[in-house]
Amino acid sequence: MLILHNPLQSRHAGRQEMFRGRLVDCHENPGRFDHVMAALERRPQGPLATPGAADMALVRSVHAPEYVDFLQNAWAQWVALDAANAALDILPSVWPGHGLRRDVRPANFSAQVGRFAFDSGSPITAGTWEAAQAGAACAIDAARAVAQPGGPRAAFALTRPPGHHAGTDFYGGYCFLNNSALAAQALREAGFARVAVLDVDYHHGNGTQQIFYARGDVLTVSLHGDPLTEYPFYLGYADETGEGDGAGWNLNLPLPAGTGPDAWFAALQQGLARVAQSGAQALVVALGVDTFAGDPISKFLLQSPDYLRIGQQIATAGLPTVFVMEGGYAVEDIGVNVVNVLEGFQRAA
Ligand code: OKS
Ligand code: ZN
Repeated sequence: MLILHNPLQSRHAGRQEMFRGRLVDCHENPGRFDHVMAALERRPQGPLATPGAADMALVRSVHAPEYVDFLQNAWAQWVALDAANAALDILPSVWPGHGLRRDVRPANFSAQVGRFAFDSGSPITAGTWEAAQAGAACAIDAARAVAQPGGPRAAFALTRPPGHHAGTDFYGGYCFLNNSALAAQALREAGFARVAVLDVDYHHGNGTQQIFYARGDVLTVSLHGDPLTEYPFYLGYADETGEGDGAGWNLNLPLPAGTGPDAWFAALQQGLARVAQSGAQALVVALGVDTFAGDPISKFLLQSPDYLRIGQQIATAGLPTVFVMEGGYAVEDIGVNVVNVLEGFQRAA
């Protein structure tokens, strides 16, 4: 399979995130990417390429232009407030929730950050925009490659920052541009009438769900830790099934913390059955490997060999497939687990 990797990923390097009243080192760091690259060097899965420029018209069709402008300009505005800010990351401190107006556009910079951020764990740094934009380009180019006549059956967008928590006009959960949603939209525009996004990350893909919630042309399926106890808490429940044209086109499969391979693979089968039933002609896999037993922030119990089986099961869908990197934080194992998925897929494809 073709592998698009993000040459600018290390420019997004958050220093700290808010956790239980203190600032702690960011889990989502450039080393994650390096571990996957190293594992791919040991066990190559196909040619490596870097992306072209991101198609900003496509980005602005998935995300609100006002939000894209905010991301693009945030760092310059931050440093203009005070040159000393260059040594600090942007984190929000006030949000328009709980009886406050969402329809106003305060000039104050902190107020603007709060309009677009939904958590205090996703720092914006000097290079966040460049990294996110190049990451989006990886996902778009991966989708366009598999859509091309004579193109590869599958491609992998190896990128960070991840994307599945980012929605039309919000960021959080370490995500800024929704790479998986951009891949799905690129596949739609390349001519696949129906596309499915299967999100196997430990966390619910709330951004992807929100982007496609009222659309009947993109099926969204997510297997994840039950939001009653797991991030992002306020979305990802089984009763969220889509609305309007998208009614019936969202499937959430929440699983309790402590879920092991048997129950997890049963849910995967259920998700794949829904994909088959949907008539989707192409598949995007939001590939988080934070389902690993050793992951520091998650509570499922998959082991490294299970990831070969994930790839093999996904291959049975028989669809052109774009894998997009999402979460996974046990850095020593993340590379092995990602490459296991790709190898399992290719052996079965
Ligand atoms: C609170 C913990 C935030 C968890 C974010 C989860 C990111 C992830 N500071 N999403 O798939 O892996
Ligand atoms: Zn995750």
